[in-house]
Amino acid sequence: MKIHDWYGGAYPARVRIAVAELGLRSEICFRSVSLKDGEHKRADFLAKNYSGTLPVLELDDGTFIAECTAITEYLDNIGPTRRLTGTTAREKGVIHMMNKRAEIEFLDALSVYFHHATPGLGPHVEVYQNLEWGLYMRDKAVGGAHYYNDVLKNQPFVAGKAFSMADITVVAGFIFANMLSVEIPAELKHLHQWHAAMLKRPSVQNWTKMSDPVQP
Ligand code: GTS
Repeated sequence: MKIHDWYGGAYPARVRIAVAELGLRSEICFRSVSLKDGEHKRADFLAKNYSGTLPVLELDDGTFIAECTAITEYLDNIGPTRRLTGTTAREKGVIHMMNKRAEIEFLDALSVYFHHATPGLGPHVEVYQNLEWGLYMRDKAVGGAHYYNDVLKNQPFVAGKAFSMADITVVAGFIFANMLSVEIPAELKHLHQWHAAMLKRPSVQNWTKMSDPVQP
């Protein structure tokens, strides 16, 4: 399998962390796509992912799977046990809900802030920007952080008792927030304690180091 991404992105991090958690690194090679050059908006990349975003998983039969959640779901399902996306119907339902909520309330909101209220990827990629919308979404993301602090007051992981892809999505929110210097208030103790525990996981420590030295 091949993953089209770049080594430093918050969304690529989601899939790289999943790959490490699932022990699949040796089965995957990485191909770097230049966001800054707008490579992801060119026709040959759009043929792989109509939405023009990273990461994209390419299967050996030529199938392309985009969207971090879909990629994680696929990778979690090729092994004998589900480790990131739940086993029972209840677990699956709760994990997907909390994962989507982490996108809506935190990670995607930070992405909107980046693309609308900062220079983003530069004028050749950011063809439409709305500063007010970007700033609103930054504040929404900080609101999301307060929500996750409340969630983590009562349970060890974002979707309950076990680590899941929902935790990875909130970790990616922290990665994006750090890149953008969006402060997650120090008073959100439960969230910061959970994040400190996440930072101890080898998958979360090493995601930037996964790229292949030679491009396949
Ligand atoms: N919903 C998509 C997913 O979950 O995969 C979003 C993916 C996404 O926004 N990826 C970023 C991207 O391609 C990668 S990164 O910014 O985290 O490195 N952004 C480029 C763009 O032009 O939106």
